[in-house]
Amino acid sequence: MKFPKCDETPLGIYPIVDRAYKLRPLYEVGITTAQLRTKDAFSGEALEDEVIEAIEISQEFNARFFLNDFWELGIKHKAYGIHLGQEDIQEADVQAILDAGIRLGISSHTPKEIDIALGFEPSYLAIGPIYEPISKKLVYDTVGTERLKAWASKVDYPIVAIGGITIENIKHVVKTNAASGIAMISDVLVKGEVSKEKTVALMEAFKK
Ligand code: 3NM
Repeated sequence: MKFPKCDETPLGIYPIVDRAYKLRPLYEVGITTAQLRTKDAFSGEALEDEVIEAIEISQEFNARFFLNDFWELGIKHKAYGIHLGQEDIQEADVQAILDAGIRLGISSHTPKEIDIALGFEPSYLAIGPIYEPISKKLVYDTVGTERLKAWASKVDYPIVAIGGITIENIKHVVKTNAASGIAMISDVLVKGEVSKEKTVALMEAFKK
């Protein structure tokens, strides 16, 4: 299928937030890639408004904004990219996303899921959970850094590492040199709100 690339600079620290307003403070400290993952918090017009707000803020900062799940809204409002899980990818009209010229990131947790994801020739491949996820229960075993390295070495696509990554353990993930992006939900937050300080610390750790 061949989805568009995400440009040459690494995806970097890649926060995933549940509300559009949380994107602004992230971009203000220099985040260049982010995702909105609202799950069941909104529907109908409220969901669409949230998506529009997220895309507008992201355009203001020229950021690479991925919308989780809601691929039809992503196409309608011209998101930079869509992120889909293994089940969603089977149900979505992937050809419509490709035809819209929108990027596609796909989650994977096992070598088999990596093969399935690569069949779509995505813009990036997410691999997780590297460590025990903090904000989501998963049925999958943790990947760990050794397997991340091994799996990524066989893949010629940008890799996004996700799952349980924090300021304490990020250096081990960075050291693998396997990840173009390191995604997280929890560790850019303090009491549910974006912490610029924590985000900057993660960005510094990514550079090392
Ligand atoms: N996807 P935290 S792990 C949304 O492995 C998500 O596919 C994962 O949250 C995967 O940074 C995960 O709080 C949760 O651990 C990431």
